[in-house]
Amino acid sequence: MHDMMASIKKTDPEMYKLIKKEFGRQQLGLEMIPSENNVSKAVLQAMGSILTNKYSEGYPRKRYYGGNQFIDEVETLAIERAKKAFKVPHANVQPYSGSPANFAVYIATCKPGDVIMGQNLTDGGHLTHGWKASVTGQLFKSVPYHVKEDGYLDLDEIKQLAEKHKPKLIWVGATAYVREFPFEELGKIADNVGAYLAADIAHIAGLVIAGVHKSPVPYAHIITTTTHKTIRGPRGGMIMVTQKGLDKDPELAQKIDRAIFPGLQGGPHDHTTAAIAVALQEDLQPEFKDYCRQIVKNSKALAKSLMDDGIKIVTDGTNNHMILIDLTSFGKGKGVFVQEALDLAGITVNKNTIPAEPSSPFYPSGVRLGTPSLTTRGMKEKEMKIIGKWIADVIKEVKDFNLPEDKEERKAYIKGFKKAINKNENIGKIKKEVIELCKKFPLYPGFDILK
Ligand code: DSN
Repeated sequence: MHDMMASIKKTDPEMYKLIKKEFGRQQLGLEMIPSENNVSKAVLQAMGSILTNKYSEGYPRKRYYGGNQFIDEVETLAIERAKKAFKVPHANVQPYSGSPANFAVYIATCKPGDVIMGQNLTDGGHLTHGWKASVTGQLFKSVPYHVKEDGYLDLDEIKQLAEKHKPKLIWVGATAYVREFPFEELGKIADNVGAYLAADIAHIAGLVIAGVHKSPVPYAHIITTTTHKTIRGPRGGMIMVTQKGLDKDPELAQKIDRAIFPGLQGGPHDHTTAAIAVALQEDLQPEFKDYCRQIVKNSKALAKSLMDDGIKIVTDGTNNHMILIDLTSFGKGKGVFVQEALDLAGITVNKNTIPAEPSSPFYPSGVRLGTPSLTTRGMKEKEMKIIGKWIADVIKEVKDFNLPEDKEERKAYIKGFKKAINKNENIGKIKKEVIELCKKFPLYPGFDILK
């Protein structure tokens, strides 16, 4: 790694400078986007390895090109570790990321025009679960389901919609849901109408491996995940087929494999496959259980700190790595102001819609944040209490900025807002405190990748 950065520094100083700047941002800021994390040195090294030089269309021992004897072993190792981590009979580790993994599930189980169901995007669902702007909402007849006003999934509605529309495929999983997924109940609903149940556990996959979140394996036919969130691996994806899936369709594993290659993708990214295997090996260690338990403890401590300071949290708490702040007590569409102000303070979050969103996905009324990255850095409840107070203070600093009703006026208003907060002394003071805290929790202790 040291040599690799030394080479970039010499041959491409322009790129070296940019990587250095991003490293500084990551090192001196609090990364609180719940889908982000910091990989280990071992994962970084596997990703930066010579495995990127190889083409290997196909699957182990069934490749189109020669020279794949070691790549076969790399991919087999990743598959075996995935099967062991999730306790499933089949795993495909080739999806380039979560979206192609999900698309492969449609290819394997549906025909264009078939009815599918998924959690509505503005209720915390994912684009690829049938949102209208995604090809999955255009090629298939998407019937979205919702969360209730209290933020919990509306199981009665899901049951009614499934009985009425008889979907071929039902998704369970989300990008903004702070409670345990009712996999068992969704499994029954899918079984009653003969649908496939696909659990997209991208956010919680690490928690599932660690036993900190219930596993969907007994209830779902197919499981998809990204590998870069709580799994703490490289950017990539995986698809697993459960025994329940094989019982429903003994060909399901082959259908999934064929959907990925040759259906959707060409050669797998072997350096990524190796890094996934390295991450899964880390996830199978006892320390990973402690890490995941701490993620949830931190998330609960952070939620408490925010609520103690009068900040409203969707469902009044959390059971996982994520918190959804509801800003509507200050007005609607305030997420953008809070995201920008926190960014200035060195705290990275994302604006997000909330249940019964009164504004829009572009100008939502909430903020989503999480603890996987901070927990990787070694922060605990004590730090969460302090960070919760900083976030609450920043929210209060910007609470009086109001999104103009007139859409034309919004851009100019936000520009003026950014200018104004740049001069805000309280936010400037918090930024300094954030930097001091971050210095105590280095991203890669004793390993300065930029030296
Ligand atoms: N972009 C991911 C997230 O942040 O949750 C989902 O694809």
